[in-house]
Amino acid sequence: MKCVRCKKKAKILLKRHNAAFCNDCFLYYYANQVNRNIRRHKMFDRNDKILVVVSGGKDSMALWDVLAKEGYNVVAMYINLGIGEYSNRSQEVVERFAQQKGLELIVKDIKKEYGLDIYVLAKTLKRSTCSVCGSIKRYLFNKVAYDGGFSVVATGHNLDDEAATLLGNLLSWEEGYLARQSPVLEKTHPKLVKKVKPLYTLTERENLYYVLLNRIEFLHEECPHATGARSILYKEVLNRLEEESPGTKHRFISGFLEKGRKHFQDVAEKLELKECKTCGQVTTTEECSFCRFIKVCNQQER
Ligand code: Q46
Ligand code: ZN
Repeated sequence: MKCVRCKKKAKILLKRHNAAFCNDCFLYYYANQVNRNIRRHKMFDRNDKILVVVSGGKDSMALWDVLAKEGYNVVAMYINLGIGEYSNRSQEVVERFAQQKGLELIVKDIKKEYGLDIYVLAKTLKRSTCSVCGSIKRYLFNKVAYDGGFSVVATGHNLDDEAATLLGNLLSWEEGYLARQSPVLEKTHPKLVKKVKPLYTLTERENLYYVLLNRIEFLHEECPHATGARSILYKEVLNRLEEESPGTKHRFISGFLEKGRKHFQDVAEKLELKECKTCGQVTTTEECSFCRFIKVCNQQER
């Protein structure tokens, strides 16, 4: 097996591209893919101030590293969600990386800073831990970016994540989510910051190669609440399809973006956006869920 680019011995086979690469050429291919996604979807350029959301996992660590190396103006943000030792270990990983590479990192701790506890909230509001956690993360992504003057928020969602989310949303015909599934969510309100996913065409396996080849430390364990999540089953099903027919995940996502997504746009446009009466952030209700969460936790403490 020879590298398609330099003809030396190949180390990595990418079946869906029908291509094999040596280590150096794989890194060249990887950075190329990221830059191509950024340009193709006009995500940002070198004048933008980019907030990269990092969790300590391989995908977000790869994104942080590749954007910094490619010369983009990035600052990373880590949110400590109070998920026991998992949160503490992941915080250590991102802090070590920032220090080693001399990169800027913002750390937000929801317990220390806002008195929030996702377990208390999930129990009191009878919601799943992941749904509470997701609301908190989305709020802070936007708030920290808006307050800090960032023009864009970048997350490490990969091709496997995007294909699994799309499958889940299609199976239950979640029109609102389908309307919003895209590598770029443009600013639709002066207080909303643009959101982008530069790794949406790269697989989990490709991100893993990237961090291993660059010797980037990452947290191998998943969040304890990820186990048993529906998305894992969808990923397994998609992996099986990909094995039989390489390129399935990519065709699924790109086909949806080209041909499917436009049919759901009127659902997205109907959403009325307001400003939260307490914090001023954008919401669809009188008071945003984050402010309501703070009240719930304060009451529980009394
Ligand atoms: S939503 Fe759920 Fe994740 Fe939050 S509680 Fe863990 S698994 S971190 S992407
Ligand atoms: Zn609010």
